This record gives sequence, C-alpha cells and structure tokens, in this order.
Amino acid sequence: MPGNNNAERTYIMIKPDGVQRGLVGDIISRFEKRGYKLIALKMRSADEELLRRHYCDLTEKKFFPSLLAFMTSGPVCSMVWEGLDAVKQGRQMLGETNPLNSKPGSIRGDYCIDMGKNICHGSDSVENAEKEIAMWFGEGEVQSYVQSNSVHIYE
Ligand code: IDP
Ligand code: MG
Repeated sequence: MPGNNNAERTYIMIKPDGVQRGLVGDIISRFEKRGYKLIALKMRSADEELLRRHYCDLTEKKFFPSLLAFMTSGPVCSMVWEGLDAVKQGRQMLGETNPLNSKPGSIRGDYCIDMGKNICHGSDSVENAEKEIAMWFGEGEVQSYVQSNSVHIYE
C-alpha cells in the first residue's frame, strides 16, 4: 500500500560469512518473529560490478579491495523485508558496523567480532533501500501480498 508507513521496505543481505556459518535461518527467523513481512528472498554470487554499485560510497576506502574479495568469496542471501520503520529497525536488529559496538541481542552483537566479517548488510535510508532493492532484485522478484497476521502486529 503506497503511502502506508507499514509498507516501508529494506534490503537485508546475509554476507558470505553468515551463509557459511549457517546463520541464514536464524536471521530470517528474527525478522519474521519481529513481525516483518518477507517479500523477496534469493541466493546469488555477487560480481565486482554489482558490488561497486552497491558500495559506491566506499570504493575509495583503503579497505575496499578486501571488502570486495570478501563479498565475492561465496554466495550471499538477499532479502527484502517490509513493515513499519523497516529501515531503522533493520539497522537496530543488525547492530553497529563494528561488532565491538554492537549490543548483545543484535545479530552482529551475538554472532561476530570483526568489522570485516560482520555477517549482514542492511540499508541505511529509505532512499538507499529502494536503490538496493532495484540493484539486487529484478521486476517480478519482489512479492506483493497481504500479511494475514498484520492485525496482531499493528495497532
Ligand atoms: P554498514 O554495513 O554498517 O552499513 P558501511 O560503513 O556501509 O557499514 O560499510 C560497509 C561494510 O564495509 C561494513 O559492513 C564492513 O563489512 C565493511 N567495513 C566498513 N568499514 C570498515 C573498516 O574500517 N574496515 C574493514 N571493513 C570495513
Ligand atoms: Mg552501509
């Protein structure tokens, strides 16, 4: 429903370390249990061209080559979650970029210790979320459906 706050969308990605460590199910489960609606999901191996677009604000950083090597080291799991404040809540659920600053209870705060292997990505603004969704998913890959339990999730 356009114009409806409950329809905010965010792009969440489980990075190659999270896939290898078997955390896909747990991460999906956290978003499901929170009440968010899963509207797209797939695995893929990202190439350099896509990652340069995805991380366009970071390409000049010293750590970018190692980020690129890490992100192309194996498949990622891409998701779109929809719901109230999905972008900000998604970031809260992920934790801080540096796991040292991530509170226990967050994904990074529970599962990782190194900034270069921090398990997951979440969009940092509604605008970037829409860009990232369009980058990682094609038309028709994002579903539109009524979440039947929404009356128990929203006032
Ligand atoms: P975010 O993932 O929390 O949004 P960004 O600043 O957008 O953080 O950085 C993207 C990713 O680049 C981080 O999640 C992390 O994997 C990596 N990264 C960011 N800063 C550093 C750093 O200083 N050293 C190593 N890797 C970094
Ligand atoms: Mg970021």
